[in-house]
Amino acid sequence: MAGRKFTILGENGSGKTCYLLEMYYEMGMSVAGYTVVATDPDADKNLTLRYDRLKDKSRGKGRFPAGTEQVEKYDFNLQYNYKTIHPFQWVDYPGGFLDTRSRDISSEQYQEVAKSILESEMLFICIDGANLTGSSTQKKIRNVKTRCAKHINPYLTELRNKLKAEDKGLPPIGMLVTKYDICADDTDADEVREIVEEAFEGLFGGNDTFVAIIPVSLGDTLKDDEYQGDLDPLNVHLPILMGINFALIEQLEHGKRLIEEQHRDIEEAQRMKREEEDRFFLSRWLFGDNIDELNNYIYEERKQIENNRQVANYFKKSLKRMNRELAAIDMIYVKGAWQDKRGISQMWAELQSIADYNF
Ligand SMILES: Nc1nc2c(ncn2[C@@H]2O[C@H](COP(=O)(O)OP(=O)(O)OP(=O)(O)O)[C@@H](O)[C@H]2O)c(=O)[nH]1
Ligand SMILES: [Mg+2]
Repeated sequence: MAGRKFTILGENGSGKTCYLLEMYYEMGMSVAGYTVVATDPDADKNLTLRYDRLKDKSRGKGRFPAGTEQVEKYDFNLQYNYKTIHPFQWVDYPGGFLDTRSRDISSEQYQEVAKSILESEMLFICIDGANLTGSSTQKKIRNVKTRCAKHINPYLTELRNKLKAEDKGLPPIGMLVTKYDICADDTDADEVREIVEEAFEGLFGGNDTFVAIIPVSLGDTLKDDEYQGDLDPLNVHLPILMGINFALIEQLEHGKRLIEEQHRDIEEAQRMKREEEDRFFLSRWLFGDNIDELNNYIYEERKQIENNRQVANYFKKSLKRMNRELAAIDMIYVKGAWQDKRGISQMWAELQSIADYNF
């Protein structure tokens, strides 16, 4: 199973930490039955205090978190109806770590980023909306290329090569157009698409990638009066829900394999038991213990299957509940190809078909 990590990448100041704070707040209130809670009460307190500051309009620019200086990892529990179903780690980097100018493959920083990317169930890449202002598409493409894609593409290429060696494809990728409030008037969905395709060319060439583009923002009027505007988040829950969706699908597939394996083990034990029973007729006192052991084994395995089935059915229910929310994501590439509305719903149906499996 993948490393249960979500890694968020993006240039300095592109809004990664603000996204985390807002996401944690939103998901703390529960969305579609899902809640995210930090496992460590101190981390919960830290995130909540920083969110309170972010909410404090009177501070103006001073409401925002300081630039991240070192890797910050947060252990979260994902809950469905307040029952933990999936622990995961959120990894927040200083944007400067990715800078190709300071790229030193032997450095600890580099190793750390590369490792975390490799272990991620889902990657989030932030494209700063500030790169998408004005009217020139070429200029926007250039901004995204030079400030963002150029630094991230080498990691993606390396990741792809490593995974290919293991016969695996890239994890799903969420491209977050952060601070969408800044560029919403200048850049519509079609243009965003063109810019992303140009800047992250390598991502779309292959046929192994799932990429969803999601505009996010802390609030439409946030920057009014020197950043004294309200928090009124746009789509902040969607990237994390999508990540959860993939995590659940993987868990269910794992559960299916496990239960099938357990059924095979029981069949094998029953076959052995029949053999023992035949022998038992011949010499009762010699083989009786083996039969008891096999009976116990079968009993325990059945209990475990029942347990796993219950968990799987709970996951199934939670996965189905997610569909309505995910329908709001309308910019998706599957296997490198752009999908229209029909393609998207077909894709979710296929991906989620595991939820129809009779566990
Ligand atoms: N208009 C607007 N500004 C935002 C939004 N989110 C973040 N910002 C601004 O972007 C700045 C940087 O945000 P951070 O979240 O600290 O960026 P980061 O990617 O974590 O930066 P590093 O930690 O330095 O890599 C903030 O101080 C805000 O001024 C948003 O949704 N809208
Ligand atoms: Mg940060």
